Amino acid sequence: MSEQVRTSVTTHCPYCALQCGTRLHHRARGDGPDGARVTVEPDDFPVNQGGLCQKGWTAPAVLRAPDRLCTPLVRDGAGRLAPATWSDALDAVGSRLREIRAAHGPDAVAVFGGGGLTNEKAYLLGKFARLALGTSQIDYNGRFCMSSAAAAGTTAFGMDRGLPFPVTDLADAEAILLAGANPAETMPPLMRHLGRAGALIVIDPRHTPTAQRATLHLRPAPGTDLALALGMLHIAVTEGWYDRDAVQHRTVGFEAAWRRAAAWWPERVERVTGVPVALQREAVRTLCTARRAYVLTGRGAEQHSKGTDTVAAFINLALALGLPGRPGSGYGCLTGQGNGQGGREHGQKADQLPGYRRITDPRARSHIAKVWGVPPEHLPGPGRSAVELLNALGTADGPRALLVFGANPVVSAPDAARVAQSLSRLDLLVVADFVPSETARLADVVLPVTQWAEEEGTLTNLEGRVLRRRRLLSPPPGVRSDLSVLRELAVRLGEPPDRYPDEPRLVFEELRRASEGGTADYSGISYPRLDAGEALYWPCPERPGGPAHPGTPRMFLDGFAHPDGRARFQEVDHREPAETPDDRYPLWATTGRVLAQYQSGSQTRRVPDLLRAAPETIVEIHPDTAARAGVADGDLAWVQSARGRVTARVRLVPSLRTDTVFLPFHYPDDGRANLLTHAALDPRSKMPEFKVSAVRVGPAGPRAASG
Ligand SMILES: Nc1nc2c(c(=O)[nH]1)N[C@H]1C(S)=C(S)[C@@H](COP(=O)(O)OP(=O)(O)OC[C@H]3O[C@@H](n4cnc5c(=O)[nH]c(N)nc54)[C@H](O)[C@@H]3O)O[C@H]1N2
Ligand SMILES: Nc1nc2c(c(=O)[nH]1)N[C@H]1C(S)=C(S)[C@@H](COP(=O)(O)OP(=O)(O)OC[C@H]3O[C@@H](n4cnc5c(=O)[nH]c(N)nc54)[C@H](O)[C@@H]3O)O[C@H]1N2
Ligand code: SF4
Ligand SMILES: [Mo]
Repeated sequence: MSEQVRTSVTTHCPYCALQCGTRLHHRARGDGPDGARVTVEPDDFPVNQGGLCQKGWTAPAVLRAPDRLCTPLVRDGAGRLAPATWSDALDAVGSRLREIRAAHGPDAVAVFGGGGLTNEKAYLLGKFARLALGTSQIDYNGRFCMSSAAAAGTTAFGMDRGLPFPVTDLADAEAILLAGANPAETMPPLMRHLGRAGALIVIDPRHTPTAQRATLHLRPAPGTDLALALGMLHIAVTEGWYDRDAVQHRTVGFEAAWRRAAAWWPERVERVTGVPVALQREAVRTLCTARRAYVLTGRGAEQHSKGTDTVAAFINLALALGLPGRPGSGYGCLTGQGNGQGGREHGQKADQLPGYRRITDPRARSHIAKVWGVPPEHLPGPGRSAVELLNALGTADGPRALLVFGANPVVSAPDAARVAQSLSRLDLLVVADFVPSETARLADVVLPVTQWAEEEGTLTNLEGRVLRRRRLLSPPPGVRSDLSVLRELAVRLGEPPDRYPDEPRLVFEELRRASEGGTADYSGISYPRLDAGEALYWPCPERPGGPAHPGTPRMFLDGFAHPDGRARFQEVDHREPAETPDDRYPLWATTGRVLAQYQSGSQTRRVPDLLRAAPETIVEIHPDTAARAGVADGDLAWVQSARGRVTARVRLVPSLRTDTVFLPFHYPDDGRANLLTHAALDPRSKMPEFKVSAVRVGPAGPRAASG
């Protein structure tokens, strides 16, 4: 179907933020069915050290998915998506966008991006939105992912880089506190590093494969980490185990933060979280007596309407112990999507310009305007955040057209039924994807684009290290790159073509200049340096005339990014989730991931081995809770919240809390966990509350029918 460009390349896995190093090989024609012609093997790259998870091993199957999109589709008079030529499809989109803009103004067109897009795509998408469309209405699925950690980290440290140190440092720790992450399933090769640390303390309502490998497992009720973190700070201070010297010399704001934590004595924390006092104490003692220790957070602590404050409370704990900025210690958030880090830096966020700059900052605006060759007044202001944007679609003052690049919100956004309704109110929905995702199926125009092994670019992994994605194959005929789609659309909107290079290398050169002087400064990074095998972590400023900057693998060792060099404690207190269980909906439901599926599943549900391993939505439930609900292991159950109902296969889990059920969110239709979730947002980060809703469970399978 597609042509070979090279027989082997060194590149990275297309999925998660660990970005495991891989070697791809293309075997000679005729060697097995089409799908077997590309093979992958792990590379000896530091983050994966020769390991890969099941998803990485099977990633080439998506290149040859039987229903891969290879021709543009345009909805015809009968309402069907019918094949079209590229010029017809692009002309149709261009003229509809011009009409909608003329009738309703530039903010009537919105853009939704993704944290899986390469740096080059994310950058060009932001530029396309602000210049070609002139819209402020752009945001992306990273808002669902790490925005709470980013907001808390920026306040505390003056800047946000998921891990301000390489993952290999973790192996030397004497203790690691992991709050709300399950890397044994979400980033399996990371366990190599975590497993070498002295003690691993896991905070998770479920006894996950990660918790099974922990020294200590704390099992709070979902949505109570903030109380737990306050309580841990309480114990550290009252026992005199904290680092007075670091607090005094490297931070500000301890007193105010402590006043809140002072009210969270261990017995009160036990009442709210369910974590026994002795276990709280043991966890704090283990962490405080370690010379080298890390506090890490994942989505379990972050995806809440108080996610930012929760992360702030864990950062407060880390600061009190003097961890951030101490060699061999620190705080970090485990970024999720392949380019979850780079995706949040180059301007596809509603409030942001490239270089991790604020769109409201006059200096940032004039710098970017200069790089783009326009007056600063030309740049729109901040737009709506992801959930606010989705809710506004098709309303009186909301956008009437939406372009989606790299997301599948019909499955992945909270309160998914409402999202589908919002999309149906649009005058125009355009989706660029390589498979017919659930969102693409609702589109008026679908544009088929290239995949990882067919394109060049860069991504920035969870450590802030910039990596090269390399091309093994040319794409199938009929498929174009996201960059060329953006360029073609821009031209149809009256823009000069040379403003939108479709060559990744050229986009990166412009991105370097745009990022120069910003928080995420890439100006010293180049394709030749990366191709020479240099390990480059941002910030990496250009030094004209001087020796090349080596990049910054470890941040904050000489001080934090605030003008006074000190980190900020944040004054935060516990509060309840937007919704709590009651008589009608007596259980907590929490959501997350299983090993064999990725995100909305639009890629991994097309990989036969993965679909066999994890074919359908399950609901994990304690046997006693299941008995009360009238469901048994393997039955089909319904799970109902105030927003919707999901059908799921029952999996009895004796180690689970009796008040909690868990569902993965990777499946379509009535298996969508997001039919249950609440779109309540964190006021600081606009992160939705994926991790808590109130539900009830009942039988939906044969037993229901017979009973
Ligand atoms: N297999 C697989 N791997 C992935 C992905 C995938 O879809 N599939 N996605 C990638 C992406 S984008 C991301 S963001 C990462 C996410 O990686 P993780 O953060 O590890 O993933 P989750 O499963 O969302 O959540 C982690 C844990 O939080 C727990 N949890 C739920 N509620 C709470 C709570 O209130 N408090 C605490 N402390 N814990 C809670 C859940 O039980 C779960 O075990 O994974 C990346 N890797
Ligand atoms: N209930 C619940 N919901 C959640 C979460 C949860 O824990 N619980 N987690 C949230 C998190 S952390 C995340 S990150 C989101 C992710 O959720 P989604 O945004 O749905 O993520 P994906 O499934 O990765 O969707 C990416 C889509 O873009 C396509 N794609 C991939 N690469 C490219 C590209 O380069 N160009 C183009 N044009 N398309 C591409 C893929 O085929 C896929 O259809 O889900 C969130 N939703
Ligand atoms: S851990 Fe992440 S990057 Fe590594 S193989 Fe698995 S999905 Fe790919
Ligand atoms: Mo994510």
